[in-house]
Amino acid sequence: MVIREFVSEHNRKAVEWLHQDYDHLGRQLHRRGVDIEALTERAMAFRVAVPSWGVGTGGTRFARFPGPGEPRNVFEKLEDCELVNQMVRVTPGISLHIPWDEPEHPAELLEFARKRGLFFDSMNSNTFQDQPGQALSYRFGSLTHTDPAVRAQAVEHNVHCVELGRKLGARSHTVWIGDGGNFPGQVHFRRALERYLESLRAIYAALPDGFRMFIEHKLYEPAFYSTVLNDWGTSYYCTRELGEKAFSLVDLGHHAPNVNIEMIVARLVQLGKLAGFHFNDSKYGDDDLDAGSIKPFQLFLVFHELVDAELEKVPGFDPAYMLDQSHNVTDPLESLMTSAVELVRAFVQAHLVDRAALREAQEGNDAIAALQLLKQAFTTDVGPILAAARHRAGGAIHPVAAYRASGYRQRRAAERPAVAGRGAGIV
Ligand code: RM4
Ligand code: MN
Ligand code: MN
Repeated sequence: MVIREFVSEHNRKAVEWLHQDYDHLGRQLHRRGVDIEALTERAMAFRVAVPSWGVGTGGTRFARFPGPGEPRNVFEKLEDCELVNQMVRVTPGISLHIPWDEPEHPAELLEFARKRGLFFDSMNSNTFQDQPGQALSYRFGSLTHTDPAVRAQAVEHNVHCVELGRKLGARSHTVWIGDGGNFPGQVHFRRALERYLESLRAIYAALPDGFRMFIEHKLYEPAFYSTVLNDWGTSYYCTRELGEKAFSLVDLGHHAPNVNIEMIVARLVQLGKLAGFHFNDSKYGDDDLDAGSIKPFQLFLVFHELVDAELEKVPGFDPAYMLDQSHNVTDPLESLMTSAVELVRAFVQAHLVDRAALREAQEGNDAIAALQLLKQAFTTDVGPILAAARHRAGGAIHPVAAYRASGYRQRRAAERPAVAGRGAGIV
């Protein structure tokens, strides 16, 4: 049975209760002056891109424990992405990582995606690993390497990604580098940043019209003492220096524990430089856990800032959302579905904030009232809205249950025998 029919059959058993819950919530929200139908429309309009590398099992530097039926190439990755989108209906955009996903024939890949209702969102370069046959090593850095020949090689790779992205209809290019130092004194901080900017300028010059460039800061890892693009301030400085096509990307996992990320979001919005997000969650560092699994209130507060900017129509506000997680012990497709749902949840909850009342509380310095207004939105169970939105869009009322019942993984396991020799690492 094709997935679409299977999903609608699976939904049949749940739809009666969904209607009851939806009507009940609708009445509750009505008392608060909120129109549930308008919220459901917002939920249906939400979009978050899926990274091609997210459909494979991740790993740590200690080990990787591959699951059954893992995709073995970019086409199989797209098949899995299609499945996720069929269930949750908010993830038609795919981010590619090059050279992991390098297509032999870009036009063929584009056609394959189009047929499945998918499109390419952002391109991602990789100069944090060495590839077989690569002339010069990135062991001591790429875009900031002390050797100009290594920098030139890394720039060329990024320009290639941009060029490929143009052919694939992508809209942006994301640069994350592993450059930094493991020991004090290893890297001259100011010179390394100068070299970084010089390399970025060369990549920036290759951007076609309408293409945006995103740079992604990270406080540590793989370098353990210092990274070149370590925080949002440095990132903002660089995107300002580069020009209007450059924006600063926020990966939720790339900050020290307890950093007020929602405030960073507000700052970048205000300064007109927010590229968008890599969503994930973390307990200690860049744990790449599923979005909303550890700090759902933080996720809500981030969306509170985003929705606020959207409703106020802040000029130029056009953030790109993507999941960036490492699924080490779960079925990646279940993690992606669950995470996408968590984002829509936070997005819808953020719409529930009574902004006029919040403003009044802020102007009147009423801290308790302000917090209560946020908490009221955050503690509202918007599950029926999310389920109704998926259902109306042809998705699953219960995505993970439907996926498990569909036997998709078992079928893929039979079709895709494991490839030997894929060791530790993120993919
Ligand atoms: C990095 C960073 C990048 C991602 C790689 C795989 O930590 O988050 O966005 O491309 O991992
Ligand atoms: Mn990321
Ligand atoms: Mn990361």
